[in-house]
Amino acid sequence: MIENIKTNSYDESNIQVLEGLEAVRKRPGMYIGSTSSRGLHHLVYEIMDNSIDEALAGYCDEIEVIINKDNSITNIDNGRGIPVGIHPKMGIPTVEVVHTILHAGGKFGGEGYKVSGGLHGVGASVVNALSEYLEVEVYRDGNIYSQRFERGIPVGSLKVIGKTDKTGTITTFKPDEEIFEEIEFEYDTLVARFRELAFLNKGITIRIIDKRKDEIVKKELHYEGGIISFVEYMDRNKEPIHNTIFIEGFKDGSYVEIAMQYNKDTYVENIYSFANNIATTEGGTHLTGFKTAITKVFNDYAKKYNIIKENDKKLLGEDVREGLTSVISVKINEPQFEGQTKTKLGNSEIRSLVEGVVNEKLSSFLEENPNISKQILEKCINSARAREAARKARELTRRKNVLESATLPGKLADCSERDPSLCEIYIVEGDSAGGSAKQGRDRKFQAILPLWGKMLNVERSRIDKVYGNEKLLPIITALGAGIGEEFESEKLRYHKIIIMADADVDGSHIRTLLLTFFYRYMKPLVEKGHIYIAQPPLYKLAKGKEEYYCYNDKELNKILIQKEWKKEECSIQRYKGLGEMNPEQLWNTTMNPETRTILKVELEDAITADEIFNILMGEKVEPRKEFIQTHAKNVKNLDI
Ligand code: 0RA
Repeated sequence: MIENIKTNSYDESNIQVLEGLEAVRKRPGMYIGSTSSRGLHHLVYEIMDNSIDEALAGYCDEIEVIINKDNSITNIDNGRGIPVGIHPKMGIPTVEVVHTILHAGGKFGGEGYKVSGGLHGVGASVVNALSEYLEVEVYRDGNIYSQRFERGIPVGSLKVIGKTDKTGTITTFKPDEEIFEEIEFEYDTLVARFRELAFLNKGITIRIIDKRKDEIVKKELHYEGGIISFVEYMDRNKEPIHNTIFIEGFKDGSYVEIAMQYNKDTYVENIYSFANNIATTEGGTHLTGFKTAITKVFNDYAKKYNIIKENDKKLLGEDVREGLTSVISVKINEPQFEGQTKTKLGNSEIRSLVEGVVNEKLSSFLEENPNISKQILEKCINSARAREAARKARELTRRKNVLESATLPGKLADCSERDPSLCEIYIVEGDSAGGSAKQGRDRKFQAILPLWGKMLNVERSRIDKVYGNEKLLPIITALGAGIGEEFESEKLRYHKIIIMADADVDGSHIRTLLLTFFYRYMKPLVEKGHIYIAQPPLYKLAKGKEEYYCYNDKELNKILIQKEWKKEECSIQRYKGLGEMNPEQLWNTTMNPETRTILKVELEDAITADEIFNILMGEKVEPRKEFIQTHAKNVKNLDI
């Protein structure tokens, strides 16, 4: 290792390099979040970020990402090329500094306008440290330069390997299997992020090419409309009230742009905020500024034109956000990311910038488009009325509970443990399965709630209907944390909420309906990973006294091969439903924490989740059919 370093011209900084690389390899989670699939995909975003920065600086308009056969990634851009001159401080080429010194990213290029920065802002050196190999080619000054690294350490110095009249940077890296739990890239995950980047940076072209299978898969993402296209893409299965409104403003080197559209047929709000291309899922000053401004603008307009009368109550924030799809994107010089997951924008000056711009431009829009304004306000006022109806429904529920002196639903078989972090609740479709689960459970920490009655499609209903639904109300009361704006995680009575339904079409339907309900009305449950799906076995395989439960066909075949059993000589029982298992079997296969498998529902990407629920539950039938057809094969993947 040391010998390789010696071939380079620096010596005192090599210690810094080795120490830096070692720190990254020792605690990769600190630099890229995790070594799971999520961390793996971050490597691509980190490398690509440098190309995006180059595009934002106005020097690059095409980025191509190739997934190679060996699961290495090649990132190509047509920017200026990473500088290759000797770095004044380090005494080695800047391109080598960028790849070996921690946090060297954008600071080494001179006056470059660095607005991007990846989720963790760590750049090429971290990717390099976590790669089995990384090769960089720079097209610049008429030459093609090349350098290779292995696990972060240069193997040989930067060399000229040819002539060119082009400029740009090509980086190929292979994630290190010693570091990552798996190195299989997911095409769909990459496409979702690239699409987002293409929306957020209008005019750039991002191509993805998957070369892993015999048939090459390609996609090109380019949106002239930028975030307007983004909003229209998200609303493509809805009925808009008006053309997307676009607002933008600059101040002191900061830029904000907002696209917003109201639609007729949904009641949920879909507002996505970004700072320097990073999704700010925890919100922040830009989002607060936006929300404050739209509430004020709509109230002012309604008052001015007597749409709400002097004595009427004001429209609340939730009223003016009902049925709204919006993207807020800010690009600023020194973003401060705060919050638990560092996805909350903290820069205080951004709040007043956004608020001011929206106040001014949205009020002008309303003045200039009275017909649209009228329709939007009608929707807001309806929402205020529904909110009032919901409040009454809620009070009615509370009062009823007091009268019946039973706060918990009658069918709930509660557990005896009182510490929510140790408690689980199984939400079970069907009375017979519910009965088995009640008998089979460990009553100390497992509660059972059987479901009955007619389910509501929450995607197309308002909150007052949810309170009135016989199927959902017991869930709300059993969980004890409320719903919607009033949801309070601290009051949650069980930290594991496990949906248990049959492995057939009806079971899948109820699972989707419940997931939609949790996602729309108790989102923190999904975000914090409290929701699980039980995995009952599909088969019982037995020969003589030996028996095995198998959760899918693959497992069944694996055991048959392992045991060298022939299908004819054993008994294979296929479970059609949970009801076919006796309480003991249900405990052993599906409920015993030591032997069961449960799938955690993860919110990988809120926009994709939103899309999926809207398609599954929405009113337009065609896209739903299409979705079910294309996804029927991978029903096991429950990441939403
Ligand atoms: C700083 C300065 C210059 C280029 C870059 C950074 C740059 C970095 C990367 C990383 C991937 N692709 C990139 N493209 C460009 C250029 C400075 C100059 O030419 O004067």
